[in-house]
Amino acid sequence: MRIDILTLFPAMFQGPLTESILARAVAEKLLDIRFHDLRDFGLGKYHEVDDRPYGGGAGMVMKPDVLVAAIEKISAKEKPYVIYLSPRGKRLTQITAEKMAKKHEWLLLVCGHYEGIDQRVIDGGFIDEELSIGDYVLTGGELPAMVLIDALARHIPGVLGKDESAQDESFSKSLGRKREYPHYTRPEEFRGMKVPDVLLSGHHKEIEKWRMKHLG
Ligand code: 4FL
Repeated sequence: MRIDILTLFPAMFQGPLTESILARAVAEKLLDIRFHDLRDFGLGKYHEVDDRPYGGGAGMVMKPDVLVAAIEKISAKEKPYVIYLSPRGKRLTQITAEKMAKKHEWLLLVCGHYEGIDQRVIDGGFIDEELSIGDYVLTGGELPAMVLIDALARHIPGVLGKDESAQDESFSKSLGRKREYPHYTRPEEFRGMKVPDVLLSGHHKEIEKWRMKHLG
């Protein structure tokens, strides 16, 4: 899967994408992530990317001409599916992440800042989908974009190990959403707390029953 990211802060993505499972997915070319610095598309002497809101009020609004120039440059030859991370968007779930990973080979993630982007970028058809990761306001769309990439990557064949992806699939199918049971590892007793006997029993049927009963 290819994911292009349009952001004022490409450096924010160093860390999540350079460690662990996502780093391996990138190294193995299962994930092709490309950054586009929105500042490069800024207008005027100061490369301005935002301006004051019509109607007044606090904060700044990201300029439509700058955003659309960037989106059009990235989409010049072929069209990615364009997602704007926004608290006004449709909520990301385990199901929507799974569907999105299966449906789209190329995404463009638009990360907003300040008070948001000029509505005409959305109304003009330059955004295919507005997506929220939850009902809270952050300082920008970068962290939501990273959450989305992580949730999507788990559904790209080869990113997870065999056992992990099979388990993931059965969860999503049977329960309609990702749920987890409690996990334990050694030692058998920690600060007076014991691992539930059934997990030490080797009875796979009973272990499965216990886990299903204790899903979060
Ligand atoms: C985006 C919050 C997606 C939740 C500020 C700018 C946001 C967000 N989901 N907050 N973008």
